[in-house]
Amino acid sequence: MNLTRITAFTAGLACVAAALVSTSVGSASAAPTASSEGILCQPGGPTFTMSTATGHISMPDGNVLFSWGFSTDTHGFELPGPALCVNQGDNVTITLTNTLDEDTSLVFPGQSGVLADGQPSLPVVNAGKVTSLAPVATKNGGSVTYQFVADAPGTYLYQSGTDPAKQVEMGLYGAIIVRPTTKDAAGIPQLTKDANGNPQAYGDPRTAYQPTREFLHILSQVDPKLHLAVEQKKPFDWSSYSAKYFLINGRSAPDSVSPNNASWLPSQPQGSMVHVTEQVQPGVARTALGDKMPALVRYINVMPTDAAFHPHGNTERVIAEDGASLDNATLPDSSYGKFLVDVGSNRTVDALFAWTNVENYDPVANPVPVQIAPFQDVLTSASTWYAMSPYLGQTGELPAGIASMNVCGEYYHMAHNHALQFATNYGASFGGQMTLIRIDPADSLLCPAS
Ligand SMILES: [Cu+2]
Repeated sequence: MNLTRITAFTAGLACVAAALVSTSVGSASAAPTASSEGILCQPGGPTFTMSTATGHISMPDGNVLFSWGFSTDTHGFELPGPALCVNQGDNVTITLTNTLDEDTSLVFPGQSGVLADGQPSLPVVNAGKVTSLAPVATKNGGSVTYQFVADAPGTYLYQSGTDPAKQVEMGLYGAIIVRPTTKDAAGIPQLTKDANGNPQAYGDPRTAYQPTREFLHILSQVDPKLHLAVEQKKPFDWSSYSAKYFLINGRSAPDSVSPNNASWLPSQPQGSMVHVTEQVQPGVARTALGDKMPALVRYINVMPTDAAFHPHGNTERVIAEDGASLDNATLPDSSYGKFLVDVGSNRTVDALFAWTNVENYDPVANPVPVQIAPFQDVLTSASTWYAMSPYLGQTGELPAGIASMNVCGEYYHMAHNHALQFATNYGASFGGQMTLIRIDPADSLLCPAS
């Protein structure tokens, strides 16, 4: 990493922090509840009833954009579509009602034997041309029921199969999560766990993760001109297409770190801040505390371009691509560590993230071997994310009135699309596909209990 890059990232952190000061996200540091962070699964599975919907989404710069999305019986219009979490072997049923004034459909890449109204879901051909990749729910009230057996665990997406360049960009996409199962002695499928009872992303215990540390990052983009044209029912010149907003789970930074179901983002309920507790090294006195397992981050990219997503603080271990495990009991382990997690267009990647205080820095026994910048030399705007102490778990001097993000001396690292034009809001740095990784010290009783 060269100095220019470090400077840019430092400036980015200050920028994000400054923006957050002016955005009411203080409750992000409140004690998390079961659903305030992490993946938000739609209740009721494996049977889902969804309608296409239109509404508006908010961008951090104040822009409000007309958008498409889905609504369910538990939530009005939302972007992205609800995360459909099912168990391996489930017979998944999705009834889609179309409220738009053009036909639409859903495709389920990676699922086999998909039925549409009981018939194989095949592309629709009219006059020799494919007009839809799947049977449609006709405009203004039509509906179609898709069914498939979720026979392989993994991270998948669903998205429009009709005019997808437009309809996916407008918001018709979401995640499908299939959790692995193993049949018990009575032949009943049970969720697969490792020897310590931890959930697994795939069939192998090497894909196990810390319970409650399961996160989703759906990467998408928006050209406001397209959305305005669709809202006004005017033609759109695709040669002028130029995305201006880049979203994680339907939000642009710094909104990305707001909690799930934030009241100020009613149409964008899914946050994306990754939250872990440090993993304490074996033999350290605090071994009994902290996360024992890594967090699981499920990436989905619905953009027309590839993404290189960069979590600061540690490499991530890629354990699956497109729902195919790279780590299983019958093949050599082909998972790999990545500093940049490559998520190709319309592909999915599963990665494990953990953070360990490898050097065991301690202010007395093992101090950081560099001079620490004094309080007055640190940007006060950055202190929202920096406890003025380089030691995890310690809070140094803070500017007057700043406490919100320093409840227990936790660390925050950025995680962002490494093509920095995707880390912008209408050209302004930093924003876009950027979020934070929160690392709590293992031994602080002040940290939230999750
Ligand atoms: Cu970076």
